[in-house]
Amino acid sequence: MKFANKKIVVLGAGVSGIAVALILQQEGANVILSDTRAREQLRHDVAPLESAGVTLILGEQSATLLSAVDYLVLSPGVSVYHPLVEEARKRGILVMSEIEVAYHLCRVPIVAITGTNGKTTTTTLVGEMFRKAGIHIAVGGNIGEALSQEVRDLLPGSAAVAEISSFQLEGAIDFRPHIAAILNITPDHIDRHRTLENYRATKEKIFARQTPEDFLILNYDDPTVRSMAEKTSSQVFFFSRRQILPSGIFLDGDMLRICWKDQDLVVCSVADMKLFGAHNVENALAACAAAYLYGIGVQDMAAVLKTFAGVEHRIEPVATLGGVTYYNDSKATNPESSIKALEAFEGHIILIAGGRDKNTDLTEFMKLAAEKTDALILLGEAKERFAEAAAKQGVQQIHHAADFPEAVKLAAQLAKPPQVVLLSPACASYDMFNNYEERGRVFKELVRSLT
Ligand code: UMA
Repeated sequence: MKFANKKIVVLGAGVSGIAVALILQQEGANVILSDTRAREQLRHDVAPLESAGVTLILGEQSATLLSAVDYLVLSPGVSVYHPLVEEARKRGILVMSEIEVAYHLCRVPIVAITGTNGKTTTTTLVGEMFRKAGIHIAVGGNIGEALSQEVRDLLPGSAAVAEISSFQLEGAIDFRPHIAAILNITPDHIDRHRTLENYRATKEKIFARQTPEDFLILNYDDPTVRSMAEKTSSQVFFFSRRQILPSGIFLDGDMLRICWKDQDLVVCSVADMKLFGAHNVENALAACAAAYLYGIGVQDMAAVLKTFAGVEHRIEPVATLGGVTYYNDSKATNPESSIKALEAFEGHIILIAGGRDKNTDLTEFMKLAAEKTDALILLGEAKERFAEAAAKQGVQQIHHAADFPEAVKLAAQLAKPPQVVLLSPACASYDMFNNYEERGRVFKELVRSLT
């Protein structure tokens, strides 16, 4: 796909939009960057874009933006149900996501990881394994940096490791990772994709353009993901935490073992891993699969697994005060992710949850909360519905907090060893914060200020 001399509108002036607008302008396109926010509300500096020749149009995103336009590029936060997308398609304008632009600018193989949960940890692990093996890489995508920016200057011999969300896949056209992984699929982002079926179909776009030269890593233990093996023309490499597989990577007792063609290799044992929790064993299996398929040795995989302690905001230990450890799991923006966090502890949890409600089913989450928590502190827009669901499943101690300072103060008053305090909201953060990172940082500051 050629970008030079095209007139391109980019919707959304966040991390992705700003990066891709500048790159496209530098590639010789004539770029308009549009955002509904006023200049003073934009979270990023747009002055360098204007100096580079990008036209900034702020305010209403109406059809006048599309006059004589060739391509419409969507930031991940802009849905394909946006009225301008329909209008663009009617006019024959090619609509694509930022990762599609990244794909066309990238000259090296892409390793792309998607799934409802575990993406960031797995992507980070893969990146670390590649680095350990001495391969020059860039890591980007949903993990925080625009993929287009990260891949642009990669030279042959390097690789791109990308965390890919369903939002980014919506506008994928030719996007073809050499190695793709789908970790799991549970209901999430239904407000955006409208149905679970649409959400699943969007995730499948990660392998839609793959060929028999490419690899697709699938979770054998997730029936929805396992069944995708029938829909791809790429080579399927399964991972399983629950079963010994004839081919793929799996847990054999306590050992992470790879069987593929005539090779039979052991990476390390679960006890050797610094990460804890069953979900992290799955993330480690998927990461080793990607590293193995790229040709990385098991020694390098094991070295990373023995030292890597986890990513920020994912069951991140913050401090131990009076024998009680506080964990920041702000990245848990859906019940499934919070279930993984609850499962990682023996019990005795003082759980802080709530935020912007995604109207997800809470039955399993609250069943486990009844089993594992000694107290549940709820806050944010979701607190009433969460309280109702918790009471229904038999959670005994339910507290309400007006805001984060009150929630942390209450947790500190309640918690006594061997209890732990866990922030795992099972909700989006947008009712109180700009994003989950800010929520996690605020939580950590509040915990540290308890000392
Ligand atoms: N905007 C419009 N019109 C609209 C909607 C939004 O102009 O109709 C504007 C907003 O006013 C705002 C800008 O778009 O100024 C925000 O763009 P964005 O929401 O696409 O956010 P970015 O800053 O570009 O960050 C995006 C991802 N955000 C989302 O998917 C919501 C980041 O993932 C990603 O790290 C970043 O690109 C770099 O690739 C974050 C995320 O929350 C972590 N992802 C979701 C998740 O993990 O659950 C999918």
